Amino acid sequence: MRPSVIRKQLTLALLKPDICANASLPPKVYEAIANRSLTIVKQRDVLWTEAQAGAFYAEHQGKFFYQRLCGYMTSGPFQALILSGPDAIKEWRSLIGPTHPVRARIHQPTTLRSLYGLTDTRNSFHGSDSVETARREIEFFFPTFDPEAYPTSS
Ligand code: 3AN
Repeated sequence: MRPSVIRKQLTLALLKPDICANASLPPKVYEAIANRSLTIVKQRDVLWTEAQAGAFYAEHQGKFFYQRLCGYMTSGPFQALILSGPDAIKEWRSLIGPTHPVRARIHQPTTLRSLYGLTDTRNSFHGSDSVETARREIEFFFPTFDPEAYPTSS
């Protein structure tokens, strides 16, 4: 019998500055990632300038929370991860939960934003929302990483 092929997807995850400011939290997040059958393929510490934050969040320019968001994301070091796994984009976004932590606490209390998110802006995590966005965001943080060279099945 032919072994079934598991198709893997790549996504970009951010552990934002408030998570990285508390050394006890990232290991808990890695554990949650492993429990979802997601693998950390690449990881780097990032410290952004205003210009870098502005480039990443260009789509939000002009929105009421834009300055707050860029201020938060330049307030300290954070981590960028490439995650791999079956349906990784959806898996990671369902693990982090809704954008707004209060909503997460009411509707999805076991998600990471429910457990660790502070406010609508300081919501602790990011996850790419589509295959196209994942490709662009992986390239943004890991310009030398070649997704085509990464095995997508096992
Ligand atoms: P998500 O990160 O859940 O995909 P986006 O892409 O709509 O959400 O928003 C990017 C970031 O902008 C959020 N992670 C959050 O930090 C911030 N943000 C979004 N909506 C709000 C809001 N209503 N008030 C404050 N900050 C917000």
